[in-house]
Amino acid sequence: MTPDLFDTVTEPGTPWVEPLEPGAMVLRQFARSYEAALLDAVRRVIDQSPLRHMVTPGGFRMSVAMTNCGDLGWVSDRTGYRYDAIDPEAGRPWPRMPAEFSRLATEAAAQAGFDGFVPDACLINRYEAGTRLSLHQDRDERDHSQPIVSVSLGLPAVFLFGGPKRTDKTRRIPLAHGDVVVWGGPARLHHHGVLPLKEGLHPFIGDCRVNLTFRKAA
Ligand code: MD3
Ligand code: FE
Repeated sequence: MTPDLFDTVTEPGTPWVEPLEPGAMVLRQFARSYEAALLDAVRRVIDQSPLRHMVTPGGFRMSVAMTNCGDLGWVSDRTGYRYDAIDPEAGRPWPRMPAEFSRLATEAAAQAGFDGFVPDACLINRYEAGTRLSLHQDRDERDHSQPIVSVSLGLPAVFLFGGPKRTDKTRRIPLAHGDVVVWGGPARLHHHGVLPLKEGLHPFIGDCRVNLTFRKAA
C-alpha cells in the first residue's frame, strides 16, 4: 500500500522500535520530531560543501552523491577510502556538525543501548531515481565497538542487510522518511547496501532520498 499524500504530512506520532538483530534496531519515525531542523541543517551543509560524485579506487564514479560534516568526512578517490578533516573539493575543513545532528544521533544511540555515542563524522548521501549502493562493509572507522546511526529522509528505499560474509543471505528492510537505524554490536560489520531508488516525489524533500550516517571515525 502506498500512503497517500495526506498521510505523510500529518503530525509525527510516537516512534516505535523494530529489533533487527542483536545490536541493530530500527527506530521508526524517530527523526520526525527533528525534521524541520534537520532539513535546514542539511541545506546549510550542502551550501558550504556541495554534494559530489566521488570516484572509487577502481575508477568508477559513485551513483550516490555525497558530502560530509563534522571533524572528519569520508572520502573516496583513486588512492583509496579514508576519513579526512579537509573537504578536497573546497580545500577547507568540512562544515561543523550541526547541534541538532549530534543531538539526534546521541539520543537514538542511547535508545538502542549505546550510551555516550558522540559522532565526529556525518556522511550525507543523496539518491536519485535509479541510484543504488552495492553491498559493502563500513570498516574505515577506528573503533568498531562504536555504533553507526543512520537517518532516512525523503523517498523510501529498500535496504539490504546481510551478514559478516559478502555471500551471506540478505534481508530487505524498507526504510521511510524519518526512520532511524542504529547498527552496533555484532551487526556493526555486516554487509549492507541499498536497492535502486524508485521514482517518486516526497512532499518535503522532492525527487530524492537523503541519508545521514553518523559515525565515530577517530
Ligand atoms: C549496517 N549508507 O553510507 S545507511 C553508507 O542508506 C551506507 O545511504 C546507506 O551504507 C544509505 O555506508 C545505508 C545504513 C547503514 C549504515 C552503516 C551500517 C547500515 C549499516 C554499518 C553496519 C551495518
Ligand atoms: Fe555503509
